[in-house]
Amino acid sequence: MGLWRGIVLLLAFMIIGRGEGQLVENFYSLSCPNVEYIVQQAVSTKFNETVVTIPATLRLFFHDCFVQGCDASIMIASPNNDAEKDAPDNISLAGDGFDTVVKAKQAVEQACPGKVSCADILAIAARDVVVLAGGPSFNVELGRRDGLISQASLVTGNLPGPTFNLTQLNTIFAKNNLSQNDMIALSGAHTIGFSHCSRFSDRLYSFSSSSPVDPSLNSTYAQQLEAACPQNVDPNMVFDLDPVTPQTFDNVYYQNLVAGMGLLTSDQVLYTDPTSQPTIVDFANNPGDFNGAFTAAMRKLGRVGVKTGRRYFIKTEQYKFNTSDQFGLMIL
Ligand code: HEM
Ligand SMILES: *[C@@H]1O[C@H](CO)[C@@H](O)[C@H](O)[C@H]1NC(C)=O
Ligand SMILES: *[C@@H]1O[C@H](CO)[C@@H](O)[C@H](O)[C@H]1NC(C)=O
Ligand SMILES: *[C@@H]1O[C@H](CO)[C@@H](O)[C@H](O)[C@H]1NC(C)=O
Ligand SMILES: *[C@@H]1O[C@H](CO)[C@@H](O)[C@H](O)[C@H]1NC(C)=O
Ligand SMILES: *[C@@H]1O[C@H](CO)[C@@H](O)[C@H](O)[C@H]1NC(C)=O
Ligand SMILES: CC(=O)N[C@H]1CO[C@H](CO)[C@@H](O)[C@@H]1O
Repeated sequence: MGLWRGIVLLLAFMIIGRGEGQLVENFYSLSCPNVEYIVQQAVSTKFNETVVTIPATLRLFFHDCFVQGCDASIMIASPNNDAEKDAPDNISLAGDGFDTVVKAKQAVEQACPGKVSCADILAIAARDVVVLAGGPSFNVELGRRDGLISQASLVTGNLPGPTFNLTQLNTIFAKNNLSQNDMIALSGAHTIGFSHCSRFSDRLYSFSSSSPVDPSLNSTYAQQLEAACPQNVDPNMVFDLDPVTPQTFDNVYYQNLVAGMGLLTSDQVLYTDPTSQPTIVDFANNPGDFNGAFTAAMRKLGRVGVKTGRRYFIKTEQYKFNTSDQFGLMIL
């Protein structure tokens, strides 16, 4: 039985013909052929409950990939609250993103127990939420193994900050094998979701000694922001990253930047810096250029730091699934 199984797996490996370290689109074609449909249904069900699913899941994927690679280490809960998800930099990663992955994982486990990594489920879900919001679809490469390490301390310095300038953004994306063009396209994710006032209030009240308001802000927009985010506002208050079409995945984010309506410093700098301005103008005017660059960059983001290996090396049995937890998070 064991030998027969080994031969089947060896054959499967040869048929698929993928080398160690490579992600492939058809990774689960034999072990869980319906995985993408199952995840899509779970994500869609969750989206029908709350639209927050969309930005929450997309951001979760980004934060997972930038800290130790796309390995679902962000999903791991620690009894001591010192896992990746507990780092101050996780800034409000919305619980609905975690819940989306947990629900999808549960549905996949029903159909194909122990076959599919959480890292792959998160990658599929991130594509699905973009499509649900009206964005472009793309094929997701699969075959990631889940990480076994998740530490809050490993987050420090690995995520971009909202006050980053172009050089700083390029540096941190380059560390993840992503170009300036990829970085600009991925920033287009800020066409959905929101930010807490604290992440940009320096632009309204304490920009510089000569000008409390950031001069790159559209003045009408600055007034709207001041009204929504007065000084000492409730720390839970938020503002849409794309106030024009906040729930649609489109290129309006770039049109906003041209109009001085980027919410974060790291958004607006993409237009104010002459090095990146031409790309912003292009994406603002040509949705096809943005869609092409975004889907290519998402596939590249999905390769960051991945741990791969033959399918029977996926060590899902090393995780316990804690469904009584608030988010049903995995624990080691
Ligand atoms: C370029 C550097 C980036 C910086 C500095 C940045 C920073 C931020 C900040 C500060 C927030 C607001 C968080 C809050 O207050 O709750 C945010 C939200 C968000 N970010 Fe980014 N981000 C960047 C790139 C990305 C990328 C590459 C993606 C995904 C591909 C992404 C997806 C999102 C989404 C979807 C939200 C909304 C979250 C929600 O509504 O729950 N961001 N980002
Ligand atoms: C979500 O809602 C839409 C519109 O009501 C419906 O067509 C779709 O089947 C629902 N999706 C799921 C997975 O229940
Ligand atoms: C970007 O920020 C870094 C760190 O604060 C600084 O050293 C650098 O001069 C800045 N670059 C530009 C172009 O403003
Ligand atoms: C400021 O934003 C408004 C739309 O809210 C736009 O009509 C106007 O052109 C913008 N101003 C500048 C200087 O871009
Ligand atoms: C970047 O690409 C190189 C060459 O393919 C690879 O060795 C390295 O691990 C990649 N880095 C990340 C963070 O994915
Ligand atoms: C599961 O989560 C609950 C709630 O957070 C916690 O009380 C319980 O100890 C966890 N179970 C395991 C096996 O860690
Ligand atoms: C979802 C999540 O884990 N959020 C945590 C992010 O970090 C802050 C502070 O470090 C925690 O209070 C949150 O619970």
